[in-house]
Amino acid sequence: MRKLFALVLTLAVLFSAASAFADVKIAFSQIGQESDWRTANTDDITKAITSHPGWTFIYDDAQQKQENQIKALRNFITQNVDYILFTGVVSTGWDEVLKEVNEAEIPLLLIDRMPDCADKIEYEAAFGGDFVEEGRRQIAWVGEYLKAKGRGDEDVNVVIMEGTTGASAQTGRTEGNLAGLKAYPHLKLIAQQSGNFTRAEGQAVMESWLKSLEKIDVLIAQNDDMALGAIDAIKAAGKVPGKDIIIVGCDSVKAAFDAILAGDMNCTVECTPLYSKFVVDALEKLIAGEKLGKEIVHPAEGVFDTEGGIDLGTVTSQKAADVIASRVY
Ligand code: GZL
Repeated sequence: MRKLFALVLTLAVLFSAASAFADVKIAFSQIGQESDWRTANTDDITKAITSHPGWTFIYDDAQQKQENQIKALRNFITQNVDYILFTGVVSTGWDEVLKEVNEAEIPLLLIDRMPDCADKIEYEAAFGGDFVEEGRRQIAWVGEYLKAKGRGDEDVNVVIMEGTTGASAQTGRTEGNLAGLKAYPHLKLIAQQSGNFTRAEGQAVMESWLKSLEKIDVLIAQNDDMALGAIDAIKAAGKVPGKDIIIVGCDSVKAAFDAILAGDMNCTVECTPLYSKFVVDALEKLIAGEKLGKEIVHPAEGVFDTEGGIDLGTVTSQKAADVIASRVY
């Protein structure tokens, strides 16, 4: 009997000790799987959190639907998670639900795309790309490339394929695209349309442009997946991508490097999806009771093209063939 009592007591003590160190529940409301960038972003964060001792990961894929993200955030509140990671598919329509997160006193980390209501809600830190500079770089690369080829005074027709309408990555890159065009008067913008950051919609938009527009000389695609879809459409129309139409993407995913090496694409502007270092560092600090610096924007990174050596002021392009072996995503 004494042995049984001792066993029960031991188990009770062990249980209470374990519950005192119960896992930290970290929830992530992710947009979807619309692009290689998004997949790399999800994989990087998921791997880092699920392999961290003492952390439990709760993940929701919203399939690019705002209503699904709102539902997910409310579920996280019901589950009384300890921390929430959030990137919104668009920038508007989050005020109410993010205020509910604040009222539930669940610390919020904003990653990738910023909600417009950021200045009206509480959040611990924000981490995302310099989308305006990325957009400027796309245009500057075209302007400098044409100059280097002796075509700087030639009027060329430019089309801009935008990301998901209303996403901060789209609004930022469009702002940068339009600002960039001011420095290159021979680049004539003849069309702007959203391809929603997906390859399929990028192909469809390019198909319609090839039918409706007189002549396209340059495609600025606000992510590589749309550029790859456009390449499919250009080939199907019997034209030569990378030659008949200069193609500049954004993200610098592996498939873009492959397209550049194949001669189908000319340039990609990097925007890293590898957020795990920031996320783990921020969560560890918060769990330890430290405060974080609010805005942590990761600076625009590299620019990669066929030949390298194009000077964009803040960066000089690198030859894709020289770096492809070292690429992580
Ligand atoms: C950028 C990110 C964008 C990528 C796209 O930080 O929000 O969303 O450029 C992705 O590929 O779909």
